[in-house]
Parts: sequence; structure tokens; C-alpha cells
Amino acid sequence: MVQEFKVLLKQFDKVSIVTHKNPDADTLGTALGIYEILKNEGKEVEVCNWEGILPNYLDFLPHFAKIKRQIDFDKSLIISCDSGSIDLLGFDLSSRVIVNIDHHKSNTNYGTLNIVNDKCASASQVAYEFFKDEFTISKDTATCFYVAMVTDTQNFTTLNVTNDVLKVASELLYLGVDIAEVNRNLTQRKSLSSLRVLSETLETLEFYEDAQVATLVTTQESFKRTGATAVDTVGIIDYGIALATVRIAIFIMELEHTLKVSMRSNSADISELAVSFGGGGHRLASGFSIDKMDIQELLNNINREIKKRGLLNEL
Ligand SMILES: [Mn+2]
Repeated sequence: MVQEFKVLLKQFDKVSIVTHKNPDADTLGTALGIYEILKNEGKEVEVCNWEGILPNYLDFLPHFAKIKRQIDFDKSLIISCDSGSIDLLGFDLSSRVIVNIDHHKSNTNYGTLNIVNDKCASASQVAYEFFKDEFTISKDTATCFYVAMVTDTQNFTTLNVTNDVLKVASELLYLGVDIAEVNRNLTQRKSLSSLRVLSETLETLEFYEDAQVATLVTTQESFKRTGATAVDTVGIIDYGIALATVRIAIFIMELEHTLKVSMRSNSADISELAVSFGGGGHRLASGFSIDKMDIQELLNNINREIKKRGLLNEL
């Protein structure tokens, strides 16, 4: 596959690396890591994200400031990172040659070349394993890939953390990642508004089905009161799934016109649950967006679907 990629790469002087909407550390870290690999190959490279706002807490990633909102190159090779479907990229990519680098089981293989491995815990792991033998992995690239990996595995605590995942992490450290610096950046730079919105959101905690389902909601009023934005809610759902009785946690974020729903499970496969509401994701982490509606009614609908699908343990 890497030979096929090299043949493709030879046909282009320019490369546009694209990341998915509502960008996280995996899509951005993978893209910024590949950015440097291909710069070192003498290519002209841009990193693009369709969204207006980028997660500030990742601004320590090398080259973060270079991320653009539009694709400027018109005859470039497209490389997409961590995006299970082409729609999640936001850009019109019809008639473009696409290299699709991802780890989602639900990936639709929309690329000309599909480098997709759902055994990997992050897209950055896919990228690392793909590039490591034939390309130079610098310290900066290793840092980007490592941050993507730490974040997507919630500090190596998700079920898809295997021997191989830790081996790759170890190789990235060997390439020079400053782990203390990464940890400081990821854990000690929170905004006050993120703590305030966390506090308000925890007040909304409700339980369903003998406390096997926990729900949390961040409302528009809460965003306004605390000055927080959507990125400040990253990780809030983990408080729901942390409770001993809870099997499935649901977090609803009220945006201006839509409700964004994130779901976590500690055992049942909830990827199809999200699909049934028009979304998608992984076995234990999935989500969807829906036009604004009554939040309680939506929670009831989700709970009904959870029961219908038998996703909870019988007590
Ligand atoms: Mn990912």
C-alpha cells in the first residue's frame, strides 16, 4: 500500500490534508504530523478544517497555527484524517484524488486509496504504522501522533488499547516526544469557563433504568452564563460513565440550532444506536446531531431505543 501511495504522491506537487468537522486531537494531530512528513518530502502542504472554531487546548501542537478554514490548492492530493465518511469533512471533494487515513469501523472507504485499520486506537496510529518504514518521523510528527493517541484512548484507558498501541506509544517516545510537556499541556491549561460549565452540567445529572443510564445536559443558557464554548465540554461525558452502576452515559449539548448528542458505553455496542438517530461512531463511543427539539423528549426517545435494542443488563 505504501508503494501505491508513493506513486500517487509523485503525481502531485501539492497536498491538502483535511480534518473532520468538530475537530478533535486525533484528526488534527494526525494531519499536523503528516504535514511535517510531506514537507520534508519537498511537497507544498496545507492543513484544512471546515469549522470556524478550533479547539484552543491543542494550540501547543507543532504547526497548529497553520490550520486553514479553506482548501486553497486546486490541483492537490487530498489526504483525509480520522473521518469515517466524506460528509464529515465538510468540503466539496468531488473529482479529487483522496487518500483516506482512518480507524473507524464504520469507514465508508470513500478514498482513491483507503488506509483504514479499525484495530488501531487512533488515526495517528494508522498513520504512524503506514509512514514509519519509508518516511522520516521527526520529533514534531511523533508529538502530534502521540497527543492524538493519548487523547483518543482517554489516556490509554479505552478497551481498544492493546500491546500494539502501547508499543507504538513507546516508539513515539523513543522518537523524542517530551511526555512531561505533553501531559502539562493536556491537563494543566484548563479555562475557568470550562470548570464553571462542568459544574453547571453536573447539576443536570439524571438517571434512568435503575441508574444504568446517566444523562448530562449543557444548555445554551449555561454556555452564556459561564462564557464556555463547545470545546470546553470535552470530557464531561466521562463523569457520567464513571459512576459504578452506569452502563451508558448520554451527554446533550444544546447549540444554537441543533442538539449534539455524545454517548459512551462500558460494554454494550452503541454504534448502531447512534446510526439509528442519523449519526455513527465506535462500539463504546458514538454520537449524532439532531435539529433542536425538546431535550426531555429526545432523552425519552434515546432511552426507548436503548431498551428496544436490549443494550442494558437485565437486573
Ligand atoms: Mn480517532
